[in-house]
Amino acid sequence: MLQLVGYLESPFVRRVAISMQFLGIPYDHRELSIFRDFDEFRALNPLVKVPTLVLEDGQVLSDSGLIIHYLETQVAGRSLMPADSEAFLAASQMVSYALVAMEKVAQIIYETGQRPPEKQQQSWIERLEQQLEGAVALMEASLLRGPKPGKTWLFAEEPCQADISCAAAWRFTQHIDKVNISADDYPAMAAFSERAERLPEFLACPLS
Ligand SMILES: N[C@@H](CCC(=O)N[C@@H](CS)C(=O)NCC(=O)O)C(=O)O
Repeated sequence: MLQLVGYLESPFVRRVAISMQFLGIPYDHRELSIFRDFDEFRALNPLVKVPTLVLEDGQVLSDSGLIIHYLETQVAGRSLMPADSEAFLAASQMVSYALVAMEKVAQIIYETGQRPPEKQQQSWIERLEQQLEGAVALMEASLLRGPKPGKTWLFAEEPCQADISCAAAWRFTQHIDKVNISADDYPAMAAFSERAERLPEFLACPLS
């Protein structure tokens, strides 16, 4: 059985877990912390990165994008990205906004959580916050333009990777109290997230 390592508090882990639900790929979930379980994690994967996927033969693979690509091409035989070229590009752009939002929240957590207050650099934190706001604003603007005509989700009748990653990124911003991203400022994103979080594939991967 494939093993997905990392807490669902990591949006990168969560987007892989939700993708596995949509792809119908069974897996064991192992909750190891990159901080609290550093030595145990290092023995498993010297990169100490989540998500880590452990294959049935014990090989390991890191990085959510590479893991999803591996699962789609080598396990499920189908992709969660739209096939149509124009939709593929638009979905890829949405995923890139979501990944940057996830990354910037994580960097804010590290900057404010790992450094003592006197060593924290306010200008750096402000830069991270601006990048985060840029990513969330781009997702909001895309959502306000609406899904493709006749589509229930962003690009199809079923959620694709863009839907999964945007919803996972938004949920992460709302989970972390060190970032100030308000649902009042991004109503389309908040409503979209609420709808996504009610899907069984999302409910199977609760944040905490
Ligand atoms: N590009 C990576 C980012 C994953 C990532 O940065 N995960 C964080 C936790 S949310 C992590 O492993 N942090 C530990 C570190 O960077 O040392 C992906 O998509 O998987």
